[in-house]
Amino acid sequence: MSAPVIPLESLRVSRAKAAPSACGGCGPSAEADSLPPEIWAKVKDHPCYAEGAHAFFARMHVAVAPACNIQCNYCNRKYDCANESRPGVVSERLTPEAAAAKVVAVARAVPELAVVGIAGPGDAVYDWARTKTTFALVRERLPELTLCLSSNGLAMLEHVDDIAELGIGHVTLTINAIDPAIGAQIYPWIFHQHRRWTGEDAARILLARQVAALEALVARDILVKVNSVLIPGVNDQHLPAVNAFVKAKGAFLHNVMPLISAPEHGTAFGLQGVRGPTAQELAAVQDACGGGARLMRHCRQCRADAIGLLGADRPPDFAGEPETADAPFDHQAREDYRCWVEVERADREAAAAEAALATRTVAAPALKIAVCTKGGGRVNQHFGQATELTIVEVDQAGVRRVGHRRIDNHCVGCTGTEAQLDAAIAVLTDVPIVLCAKIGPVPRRALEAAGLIIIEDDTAPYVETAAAQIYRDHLAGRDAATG
Ligand code: CLF
Ligand code: SF4
Repeated sequence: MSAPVIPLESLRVSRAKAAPSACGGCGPSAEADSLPPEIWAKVKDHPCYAEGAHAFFARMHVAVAPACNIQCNYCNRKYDCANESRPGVVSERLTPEAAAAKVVAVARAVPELAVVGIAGPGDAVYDWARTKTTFALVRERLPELTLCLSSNGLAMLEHVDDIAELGIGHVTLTINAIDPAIGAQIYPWIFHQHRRWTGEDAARILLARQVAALEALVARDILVKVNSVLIPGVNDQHLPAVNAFVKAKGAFLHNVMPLISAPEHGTAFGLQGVRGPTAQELAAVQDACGGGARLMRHCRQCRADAIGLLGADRPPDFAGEPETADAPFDHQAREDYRCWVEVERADREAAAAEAALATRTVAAPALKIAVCTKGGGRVNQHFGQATELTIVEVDQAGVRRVGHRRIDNHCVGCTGTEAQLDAAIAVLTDVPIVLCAKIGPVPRRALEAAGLIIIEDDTAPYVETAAAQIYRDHLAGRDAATG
């Protein structure tokens, strides 16, 4: 374990239950304050475009467009589009009509549903007829839902007017390189104007088309998120330049996502032994991108048929034909949920504002905390039930969410296996504290033996509140220790 940034012993001295009082300057209101009101209105309920929204609002993907016009070295066509989705996953393929019926069925059961996206399995824009029909049907049935589209961008330019007319306000383009020599290492070929292109010619054409699409979308006030797959040894050093470039072209958000690579995925990179980055390497590249386009750090690399809150998918609940597709739709539950979210957000913002003042007076180095949360922006999950940990950083500037780390769900009587716990410990080498609602004795012992500090809080405080309280406790403990 690397050296912690603060004397950890001081935290053991003063840990108290987190009181509902503290949060830094990076809570939900800080995110809203950083954007013009008209842009905040477009993103505040989008779980990917607003970090604060992902605790409250769900997205749903429908897999309707399986064809693709390029080859990425991290993709195996048997599976979903790895530009937006987790590799090695096969999603349920739907017709546009079945997809729209499923959206209605999900919206009926999931009041959190705010966004419908098409993100693979192939390129959603290359197969434009199916994508367009699907979005038109969804728009007709549930006009309040936000429509979202993800693409490699090669065939996008011809469809930007359609995209604007359909009211698709959020588009993701995957841009992995702005240097054709690097692009050629990622894309063995593209299919464009009825022929196959390879090498740097292919990368050059792809980039030119992506940039033209990006500019055309921005000109129509469509918010563009750029995804970049971080491929160690290929584009890791290059991504800060990509970040600055896409910002200059008007991208709203940049999502640097880790390559997920394994030989069993059957991808070129997987078979060549190109590995994915560690959590720490990903964080370092994201940090190096500071100053350019806004960074998304909460991406979960969803399935192409994902349903639910980010990190809490529910596709098995909705597999197969929806039984209630033609039943009357009750909008009240969805409206009630949004009212509840407004109250909850206001409450969280009030706590954040109150705590920001207190945090600013703490003269201690930055502190990273791994938090177990299952939504709502609260510490409300047992360690043994967590499949991922939210990483926050606290300093005098407040509480910031800086990423998440996947861990295995090892809750079998809160025992866990040694290998699973080792994997969890490995992703926390730069994070000294775990904050959870509860933890079993076996994982507690293992994590503590690795030097981690475990803090339990079963009062479901806001993440920011609890994190800021721990930071303040650190100061109190340090002062007590030094007399
Ligand atoms: Fe889907 Fe993508 Fe729209 Fe979100 S996902 S099409 S922008 S609604 Fe989000 Fe999932 Fe990451 Fe994509 S967490 S993989 S960024
Ligand atoms: Fe695969 Fe998506 Fe790349 Fe097409 S664009 S090759 S589906 S990762």
